[in-house]
Amino acid sequence: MEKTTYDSLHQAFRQRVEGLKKLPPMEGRDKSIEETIEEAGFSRRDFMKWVSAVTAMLALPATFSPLMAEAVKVADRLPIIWLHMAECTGCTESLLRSANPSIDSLIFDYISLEYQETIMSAAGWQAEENLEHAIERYKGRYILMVEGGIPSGEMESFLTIGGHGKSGRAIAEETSENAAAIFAIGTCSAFGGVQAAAPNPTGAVALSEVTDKTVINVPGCPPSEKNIVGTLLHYLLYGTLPALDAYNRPKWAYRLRIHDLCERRGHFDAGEFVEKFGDNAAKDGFCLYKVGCKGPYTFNNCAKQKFNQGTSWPVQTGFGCIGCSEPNFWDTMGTVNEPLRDRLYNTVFGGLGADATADKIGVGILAAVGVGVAAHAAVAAIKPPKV
Ligand code: FSX
Ligand code: SF4
Ligand code: F3S
Repeated sequence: MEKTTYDSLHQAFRQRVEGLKKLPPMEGRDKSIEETIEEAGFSRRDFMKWVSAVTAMLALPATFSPLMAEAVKVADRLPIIWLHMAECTGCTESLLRSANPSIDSLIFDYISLEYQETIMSAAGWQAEENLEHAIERYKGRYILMVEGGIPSGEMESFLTIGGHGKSGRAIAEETSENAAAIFAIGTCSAFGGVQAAAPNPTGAVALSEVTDKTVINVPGCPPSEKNIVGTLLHYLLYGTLPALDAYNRPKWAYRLRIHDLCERRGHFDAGEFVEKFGDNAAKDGFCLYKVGCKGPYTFNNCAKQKFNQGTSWPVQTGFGCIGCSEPNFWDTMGTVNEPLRDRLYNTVFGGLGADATADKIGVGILAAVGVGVAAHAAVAAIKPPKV
């Protein structure tokens, strides 16, 4: 991006932050984000380090870090409603249940979370009332985050919530109507997820099927805390929806495949594979393709951002990616421990330069284990399959 483009972006962000500063903070909020973070044992330096990492993750230059820090401080000006539909609550767990609170989870303590069933103290009638009040009070201003698939059609009543017996679908429809922005958090909400897997006994559908409004999908089962918080901070700064891929996933997080960023990629290119779990190749950290890794077909930034405060991610632990951020992965990614033999494969970078050589070797190996070659739907537009 050219300098002048960054300058005007910086100006636009500045205006947005100043605008947010004029809004009142969440009621009852008596601590600043710095105080919240300090009380949890983090220094100002830790906070600034975290801010720099988030700025880089959103593909902004380091000069934007001070402005990002200011934006985080006014994060309590944006009211958020978080709904649970049919799911395992893993998305919320991903964010909030690390052994020690991370700065990401503290941000969620700090922001104006008007309604979140897992962490709010209200229950029963009072909880229902809180949701109605939040919708009314922040009409057209709140951010809606939804976790879980949504039982629909004849099976809609399989998800019935609260004393008034409303279906999850009715609540999701109503709440979507007056939202300023809508985020489907997790693969269940983005694509239906595990409950929509064949034979989909509850008729579960994605959030995007219950509203006409644009839904930003943040898939993963669960998504990392980085992708959840990053989505929020992106909206906070830009005030607009992010650039999206073919499945409405933000490109800043889902542009590249797991395979493009994987630390075992060198072994894939060199033809060094784990043949079965526990063999010497596994001990040496070789590529997990032959024991079922779906990294070549899965778009997400796990290899870079990792989970649990950057500690690890599936492939680092020695188990292949199961494709959890792809639509219908339960049904379309085959057997967990076996490679897909019917899937096409190409590189996001179009196989140019050194990558082309590496790909030819990799592709040859895939062919040797009986795998076809083509492009993933989301990258098909970039370059046609090479082999
Ligand atoms: Fe679970 Fe969320 Fe998977 Fe779904 O994550 S981790 S089943 S994506 O909706 O709670
Ligand atoms: Fe990494 Fe899996 Fe690709 Fe191997 S197949 S390089 S383990 S993403
Ligand atoms: Fe999911 Fe694969 Fe990442 S299984 S968590 S997309 S490594």
